[in-house]
Amino acid sequence: MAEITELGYIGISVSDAQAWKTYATEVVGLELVEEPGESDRFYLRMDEMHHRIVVHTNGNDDLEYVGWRVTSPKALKAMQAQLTEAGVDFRVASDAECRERHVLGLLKLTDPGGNPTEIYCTPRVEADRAFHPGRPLWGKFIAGSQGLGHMILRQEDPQAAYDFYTEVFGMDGGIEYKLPMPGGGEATPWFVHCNNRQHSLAFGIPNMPKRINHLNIEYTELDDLGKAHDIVRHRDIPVAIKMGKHANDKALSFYHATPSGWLMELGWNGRETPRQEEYYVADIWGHEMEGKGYGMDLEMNREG
Ligand code: MBD
Ligand code: FE
Repeated sequence: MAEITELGYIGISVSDAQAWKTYATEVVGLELVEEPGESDRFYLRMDEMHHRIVVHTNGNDDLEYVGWRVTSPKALKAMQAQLTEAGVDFRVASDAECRERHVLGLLKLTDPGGNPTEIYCTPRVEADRAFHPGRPLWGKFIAGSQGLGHMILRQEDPQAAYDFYTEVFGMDGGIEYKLPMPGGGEATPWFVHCNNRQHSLAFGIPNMPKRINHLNIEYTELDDLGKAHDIVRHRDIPVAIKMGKHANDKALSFYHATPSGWLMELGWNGRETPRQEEYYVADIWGHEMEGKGYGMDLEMNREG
């Protein structure tokens, strides 16, 4: 069976391109790449890949598409067979569409939640261009074969999503928390992985107005996370979840609003994917709710 190997790229649409350029470089430290003749988009870089995030301007401030990598053209062909077998509609992308994504092979489909989804092989690697962060960093981003980070995506039917991502994409995971919600009720988020990053995708939180709730990106150095936190605070960027340590991936992280209104979770020190699934009823410490209304109204701290 062919398996997805990483969350390789995402496309987002934004209404305020300048705010996003400033935010991505000066707050997060991503590298801005602008290609001649492509005035409707710019790229954000994290490692040696040509890009990890495509930012489409004049859009509606949501996720546009998600790109999942497979190892090779051989694996992409096997993936086509798996999609057909599972009865999932997909389309083999044209040469022009492959060129647009800077990959050599591409399938287009939607996941069970209706999220535009792409499976690709053989991305363009800018081996001769060192990654150059948008602001000084002590370290770099955790990317490479762990992919760009993780996301929470909207799914109406988490069980259907789990079956899709595990049985068709070859990922693994499960429900990893039972958390009280402030208005009563319980959230049971699901987490799935495809490499050493403890999760590349999560879903199963209620009330998501957008396709994306948050994107997580990790730094290799604690000081880069601390500096990002300082910059967020000094610029009065709304924080939804305070600094804290997750029980599942053990990462230190905090969540703040991007210029599009959905959240960015910046993190450090996530652990490698454990072999067996387990669930938690609270995070280790911190992660108290601060700003409400960002779709992360979850009690992750047992002290309240
Ligand atoms: C995460 O990255 C996360 O976003 C949540 C809600 C719980 C555990 C890890
Ligand atoms: Fe997260």
